[in-house]
Amino acid sequence: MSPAGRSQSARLFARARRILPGGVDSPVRAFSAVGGAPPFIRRAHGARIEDEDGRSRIDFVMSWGPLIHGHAPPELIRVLAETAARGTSFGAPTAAEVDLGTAVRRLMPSLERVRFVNSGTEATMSALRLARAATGRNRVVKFAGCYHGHGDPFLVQAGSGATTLGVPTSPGVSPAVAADTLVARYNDLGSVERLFRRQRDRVAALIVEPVAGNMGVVPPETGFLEGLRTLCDEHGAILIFDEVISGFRVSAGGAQARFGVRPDLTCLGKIIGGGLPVGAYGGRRDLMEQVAPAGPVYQAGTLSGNPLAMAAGSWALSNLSPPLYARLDALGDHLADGLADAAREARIDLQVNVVGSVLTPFFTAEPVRDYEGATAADTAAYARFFRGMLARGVYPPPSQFEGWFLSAAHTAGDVDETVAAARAALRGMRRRRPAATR
Ligand code: KE4
Repeated sequence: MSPAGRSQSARLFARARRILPGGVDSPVRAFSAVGGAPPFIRRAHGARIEDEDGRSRIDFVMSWGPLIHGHAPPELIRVLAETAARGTSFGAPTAAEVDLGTAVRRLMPSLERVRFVNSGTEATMSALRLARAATGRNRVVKFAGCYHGHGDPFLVQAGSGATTLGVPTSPGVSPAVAADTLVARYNDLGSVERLFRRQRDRVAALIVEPVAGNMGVVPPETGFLEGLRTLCDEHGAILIFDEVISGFRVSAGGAQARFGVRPDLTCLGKIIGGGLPVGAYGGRRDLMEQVAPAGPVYQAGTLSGNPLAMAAGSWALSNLSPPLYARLDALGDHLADGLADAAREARIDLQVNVVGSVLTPFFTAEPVRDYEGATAADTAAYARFFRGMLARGVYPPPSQFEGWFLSAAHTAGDVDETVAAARAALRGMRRRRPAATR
């Protein structure tokens, strides 16, 4: 604690707000949905994150998903040091891009060709541009509560920080752009069918998070993804899976492998960069061969495919294995069950949605299967729970509408410690009707 009695994080946050809008470089980090000043992070290792005041906590943000192997794995740090010593960026082709692209196709065969970019936002923006060029159509169908980065076409009823901050449709998105974005309801094929019927042949693409993560975690119901595939085929629209979260998370082949539905294009990010800035889009060869310089659809990037990010991504993918997913899935179930049990004991309404090693506890009595259900959750209760966990050595996502991520570095002991903290935090909250289910 500094002499003035304020924490280092509080002092840094005050300084940060004098140069960075809201004191952060991405909105959800500002804790506006949960209150208080965000801890400024000094270092992290394994499953733990340490702030500038020396507080160490079990981390379930994990950089919002990329760190499936945990913070700073020693082997990855060694690979990065060796790579950096040979140069950090060339703006020229390297073998590392070919190696990572080949690894991606091996894990996700639907990506017959792949292009690396620097973020998930770039990936989805580029995939939509390609779909519009390939079909000669302009309209895109997305789902309320899904988030596909901050590209204009997607900031319409968007999830993640847009919903967290209460601005799901952002100012600055021109009405002309928003007019080409049509919004359906997740897990509701009828809502998609009605849009397609009304739009006839004007829909270029439908983009979906095959496992929604940005309204909190909402799994696809049986037949939903298959139904989207059929509807896109019937109407000549490109099916885009935004697997920025689910890719290499819900299985080594992502949601498309876990649920057995092949998209035309896939967007990737997070894990594919091993914690460094990487995004990618890829898919059918006949589509991707239309991307410059193979074809006319322009897309470019100074740092696309840079050696450090490629090395980190290759290391991350090469260390994925069936035993790792078995352990991660078991940890996910262990934590989900523990949170649900703790809420039942405290007689607080809680629904826990979990897919593999990503989950969300929703403070509501009703099952959460879409954006309406997610936004009906008690966000004030989540904020109280969040503060209780933060005070007890656990660092969950500072928003009801995000996923809790586990990693190879989390142990059953970490989960037990987290459930114990949850039990105490929930006990301290107002008593509610019993109905914790998952
Ligand atoms: P980035 O541009 O942030 O790399 O990726 C955008 C994106 C695209 N698609 C999906 C499904 C995503 O979840 C994201 C980004 N996810 C958020 C967290 N849910 C990033 C965190 C943040 O914005 O600070």
